[in-house]
Amino acid sequence: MSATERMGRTAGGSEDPPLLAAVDLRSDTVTRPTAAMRRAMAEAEVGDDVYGEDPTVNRLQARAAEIFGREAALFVPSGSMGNLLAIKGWAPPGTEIICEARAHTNQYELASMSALAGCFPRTVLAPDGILSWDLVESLIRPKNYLFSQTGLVWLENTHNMAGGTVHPQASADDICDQVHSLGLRIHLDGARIFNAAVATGKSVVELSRKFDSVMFCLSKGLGAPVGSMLLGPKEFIQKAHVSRKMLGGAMRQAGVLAAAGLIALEESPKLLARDHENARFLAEGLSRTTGIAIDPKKVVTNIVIFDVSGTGKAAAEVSAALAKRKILANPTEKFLIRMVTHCDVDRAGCERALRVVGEVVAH
Ligand code: TLP
Repeated sequence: MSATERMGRTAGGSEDPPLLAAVDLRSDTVTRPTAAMRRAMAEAEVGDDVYGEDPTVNRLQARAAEIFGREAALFVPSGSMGNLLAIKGWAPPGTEIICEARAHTNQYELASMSALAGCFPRTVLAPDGILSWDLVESLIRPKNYLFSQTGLVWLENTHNMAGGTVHPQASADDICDQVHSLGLRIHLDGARIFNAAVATGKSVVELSRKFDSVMFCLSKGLGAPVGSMLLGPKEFIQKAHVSRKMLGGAMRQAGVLAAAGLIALEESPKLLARDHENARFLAEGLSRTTGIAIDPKKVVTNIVIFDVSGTGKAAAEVSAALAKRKILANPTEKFLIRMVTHCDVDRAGCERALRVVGEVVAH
């Protein structure tokens, strides 16, 4: 079954002929488990993970900790929960989380940091989503009894809503050092850290070493059906373990999911370069399309965000017209549309997407 046919199994309705499968560029979360993952899931050795007795979950946690050079790791149902556990682990209620304005934790986690951890976002808009120490420092409150205090500093790499941008490592390291010199902690939302690793040629250890904790997702570009990992010192992970249970995120025979996660972790990173090439191909094609603005040089991973204001149509309108033609891509702002490449989209799918975008904006 081809990648495009696989997409057709779940993609939304449309007016096009029924045999033409959709090209689903809404997110890399839409990937389906490979045959090897499904086999591993069927054969997984399992136990009750609440008793710590699921051997496959234990193996995944040990392997993730080893790959990232960390003391401990915790398998969590989602990236959002991993991020929330990090906030609960580091930042006392009443403190602030310093992050870029478009960070996932600020915009797409239903204010869980406030609703469930008692924290408050303190944000700044940074060019391409890339924070600098100057920007972070300007948000750190003086120590007194008027201001809520900084509970945690936060970086997202790659930065999703800035278009999959990669944080320059020297700057990330500098921010970590400065944060630590003030006695503060810093968390890395590395949902797509393997994409950053492929784009930079650096290991995930190099990219994340100076952060106090890291979250990364198995269920995005790595293609696992469910799950993310939280990594950090033993004591922090023990605390996260308790919070995960409190939030209802403890799972029982989760080895069925961890088995797919192990394959994602070992096998998928080497496939991401192809997604990056497809994203650049899309970006270049889009940059040649009348009415669309994007700088293809800025597309270095698997996320393509382009501006449709020059077409005279809003993003929602363009997105709806594309969906009717079985090209699925979500608006992210009034005039911005996001396309995300992944293992279930091939070059032919990207070519078709470009063709349809051209036709839709020409009308
Ligand atoms: N991102 C999703 C949507 O929620 C927007 C997507 O389609 O890209 N951190 C980052 C940087 C993310 O992009 C996401 C998901 C998460 C955390 C949360 O992961 P999940 O969806 O597993 O809770």
